[in-house]
Amino acid sequence: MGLFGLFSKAKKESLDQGLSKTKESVFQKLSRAVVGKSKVDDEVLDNLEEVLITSDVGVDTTLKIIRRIEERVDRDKYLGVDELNSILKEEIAALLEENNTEDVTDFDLPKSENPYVLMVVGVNGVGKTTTIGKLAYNFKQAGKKVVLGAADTFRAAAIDQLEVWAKRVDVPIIRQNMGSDPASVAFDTLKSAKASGADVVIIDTAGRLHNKVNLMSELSKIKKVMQKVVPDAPHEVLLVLDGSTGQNAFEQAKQFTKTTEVTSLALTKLDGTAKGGVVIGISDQFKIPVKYIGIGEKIEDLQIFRRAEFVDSLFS
Ligand SMILES: Nc1nc2c(ncn2[C@@H]2O[C@H](COP(=O)(O)OP(=O)(O)O)[C@@H](O)[C@H]2O)c(=O)[nH]1
Ligand SMILES: [Mg+2]
Repeated sequence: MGLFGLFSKAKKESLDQGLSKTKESVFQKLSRAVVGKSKVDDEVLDNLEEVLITSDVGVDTTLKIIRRIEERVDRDKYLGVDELNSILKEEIAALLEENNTEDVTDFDLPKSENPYVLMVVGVNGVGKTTTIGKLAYNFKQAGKKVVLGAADTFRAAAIDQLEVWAKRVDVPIIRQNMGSDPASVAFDTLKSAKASGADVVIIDTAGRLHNKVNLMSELSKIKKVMQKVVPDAPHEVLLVLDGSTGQNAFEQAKQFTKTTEVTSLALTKLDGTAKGGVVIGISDQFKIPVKYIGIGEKIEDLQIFRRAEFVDSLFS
C-alpha cells in the first residue's frame, strides 16, 4: 500500500468512526427487521421502510429505495435476507448516482485569474465558522493561498471565533468591528485577497436573518459589492446544515434554497448522532450537491462527501 492508500485508509476509518452512532442504530434496526426471516418478502420490505424512515432518510427517498428493492425482488425471484445489506448499499448508491452530480475528489479548485470566492451561509449554530476553519486548513494543505472574511458582524464572539480558526490554520483574516456592514467586510476581503494573489476567499456570514426578506437582501448586497472586485463572485454559495437535527436540516435546506442561490451543501455534526441517514435523503432530494460532511469538531474532521463510500460505511 502506497502513501495514498494509507492516507485514504485513515480517512475511511475516521468516516466509519464518525458515523458510528448512525451505523449502530441502522444495524440494530435492520437486524430486527429481518428477525426469523430467510427471504426478503413484503413484511421485510415493510419493516425496511420503517427502518429507513426512522433513520431520517426521509419519506420520499425511502419510497424510492423500497421501490428499487421491490423491483430487484421481482427480477431475482429470491433474495435472502443475508444479502439485504449489500443490496441496500448497491441500490442506495445507484439512486444517489442518478442525481448525476460528479463527486468532488479532493480539495482542489478551478484555476482562475481572480481568487475563487466561497460564501458560506446557514442559520446560527449549524457549524459555518467551524466548517470554514476546516476548509481553510484543507485548502492550505492542498497548497492554496487562503484569505478569510469575517462578515458575520452581529456578535463580537463570531468574529473572534473566526479569528481563532485563522490563527490555528495560519491564514490571514479580514475583519472590522462588530456591527459594521457585512458587505463592506466582504469588499475589503476580496480587495486584499486580490492584491495578495490569493487563490481562495472564504466569507463567513450571519444566519440570524433566516426566513426574512432581510436575509435575502443582505446576502444579495454582499454579492453585489463583491462583484465590484471580482465580477463573477461568488463562485460558490455553500449552505451549511446541522445533520444532527435530522428533518429540520431538510426544512432549512428547503427554505434557504428558495430564497438564496445555493450551489453546494455541507452537513455537519454527523458524529454523535443517529440521524446520519439524513445525508442520503438530502443528497437525493436536492439537485444541489452535498460536497462536505463534518464528523467532529477538530480541524481534520471535515471530509469530502463521496456517495458510494458514505453508503458503504453506513451499511457495512
Ligand atoms: N460534533 C461536532 N460539532 C461540530 C461540528 N461542526 C461544528 N460543530 C460545533 O457546533 C457548534 C457551532 O458551530 P459554529 O461553527 O460556531 O456555527 P455557526 O454559528 O454556524 O458559525 C460549535 O460548538 C462547533 O464546535 C461537527 O462536525 N461535529
Ligand atoms: Mg459563526
